[in-house]
Amino acid sequence: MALLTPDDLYNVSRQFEKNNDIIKRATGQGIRDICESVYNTKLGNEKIGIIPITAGNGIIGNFAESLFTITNYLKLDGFITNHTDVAGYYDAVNQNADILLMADDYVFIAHNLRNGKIATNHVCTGVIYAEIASRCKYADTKDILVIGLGKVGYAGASHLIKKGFNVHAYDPDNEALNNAIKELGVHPYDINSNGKKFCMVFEATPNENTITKDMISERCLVSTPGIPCGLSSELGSDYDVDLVMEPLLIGVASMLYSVI
Ligand code: NAD
Ligand code: 2YG
Ligand code: MG
Repeated sequence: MALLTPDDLYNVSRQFEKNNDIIKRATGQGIRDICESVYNTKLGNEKIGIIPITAGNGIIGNFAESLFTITNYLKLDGFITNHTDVAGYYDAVNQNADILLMADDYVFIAHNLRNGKIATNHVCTGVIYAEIASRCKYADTKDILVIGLGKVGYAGASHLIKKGFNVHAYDPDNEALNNAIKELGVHPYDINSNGKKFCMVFEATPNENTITKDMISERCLVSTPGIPCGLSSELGSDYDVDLVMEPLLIGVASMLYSVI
């Protein structure tokens, strides 16, 4: 399992601003507008309790701090609890948090204590990155390529199918691919066929160089939460790709809008 590192989280607001400019250029809207339309919600002045969790591999430096920065950025009232784990949970509830954010090595959740809604980072990240790819304003087709059908990729593929896209998907794990064919109705993409090229790509793998020149058209939109990035910088610049790739804020914004 690929865990974030403190280096991934260096200056999250700056990383986000650069990406939001690309999202606006490629889709015509910024991330807040896109989240509002996906979830049909608006953020208010919710109080967000961020609870550091020591289980498993433990605290990731910059993780809680980055979540706090994100709550400020979204003009929410965030705070990091003084204690960790169960004592932190108790702090957050006692300090009247409306929404809790917390993650161990397996799941990262937002839980709205007022309305009971709960969301996971993997689903919300898949949904929002897939949505961004699907909004490419230069595309004149419903064909979209999904690379990686793990937790994030499957959620994004499912979202795209519900939106009526023709989802072509690749995963070297046959079980993951066959499940998505059977359960979602994705079309298997043959990486050896040198066939179809896509102008909308949603990538969700933990590997580099998963995107090849045979898969993409020039000036395409690649939307990927995958760390490290699946698109090489050479291919990105040769094909003048609009690349959306950011380690935390986009997925967390999606989680918060989904539980409001
Ligand atoms: P996962 O392990 O559940 O799934 C990864 C999938 O990628 C697997 O099914 C694997 O077989 C597939 N894969 C590997 N190499 C491939 C290739 N060359 N082509 C196609 N598929 C390939 O992981 P996940 O939880 O879905 O996370 C995916 C990535 O997204 C990870 O790097 C994770 O750290 C990252 N992530 C980022 C954010 C963010 O906000 N940026 C949020 C959540 C997860
Ligand atoms: O509270 C802490 O500091 C830690 N317990 C956080 C652990 C988070 C582990 N999860 C990951 O690294 C990611 N795969 C999920 C984070 C999503 C944003 N990219
Ligand atoms: Mg993100």
